[in-house]
Amino acid sequence: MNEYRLIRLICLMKMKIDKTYKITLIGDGAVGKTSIRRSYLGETFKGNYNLTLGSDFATKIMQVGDLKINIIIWDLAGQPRFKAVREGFYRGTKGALLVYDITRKDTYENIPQWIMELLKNNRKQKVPMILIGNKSDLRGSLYKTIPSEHGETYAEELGLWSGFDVPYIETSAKFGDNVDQPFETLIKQIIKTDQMKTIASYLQGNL
Ligand SMILES: Nc1nc2c(ncn2[C@@H]2O[C@H](COP(=O)(O)OP(=O)(O)OP(=O)(O)O)[C@@H](O)[C@H]2O)c(=O)[nH]1
Ligand SMILES: [Mg+2]
Repeated sequence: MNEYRLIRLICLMKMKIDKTYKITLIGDGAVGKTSIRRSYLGETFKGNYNLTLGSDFATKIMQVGDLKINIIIWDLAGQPRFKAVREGFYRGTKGALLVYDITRKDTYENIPQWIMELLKNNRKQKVPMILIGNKSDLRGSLYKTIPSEHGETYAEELGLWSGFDVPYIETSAKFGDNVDQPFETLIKQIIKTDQMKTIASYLQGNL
């Protein structure tokens, strides 16, 4: 873990934060998870592929209404060889960004496996999710791309299965298109879910 980022995380924890939520970025290797995270945090796009080794994380403070939210974004390595390492990072995840590459059909077809891995390692907790089709800048290029409707239909199915509203969002980490939207939508859903749990707990007399 990068020392600077660790110090920053400790400083953030000491700031007056209303809530801290852990979210995870998951999906096959090279779909663009790290690029999306970097783009969201205003970092420059890297055209070369530097695979994530195991996991990486970043933090961001977000103002949502009156609430100051600290989000910890866990960016997990997508390559199969990191499966065992990755499995230790799911616990406590409050929401997931499921990423596939619209130019690689296999990455779309593998999304259910990612959801299974998340459930298995997060006490079978279903959490709010966003389905992301990344590399939208490659639409209309020489690459054969997965139509948006496939993503939309699958997101609807995930919504029915999970009980959460699961939007489908197309992004281009390369050009920064739509990269804020998945994070903001996910955090709002997590806050809502958290508030509903608190109310339910109150009504059951647990508070
Ligand atoms: N054209 C285009 N290329 C992208 C985009 N996002 C990422 N890439 C490229 O795709 C490759 C993989 O990007 P990464 O962000 O490292 O992918 P990853 O999902 O984090 O991969 P792992 O860490 O191995 O799981 C890199 O060469 C990026 O430059 C995008 O929106 N458009
Ligand atoms: Mg990565």
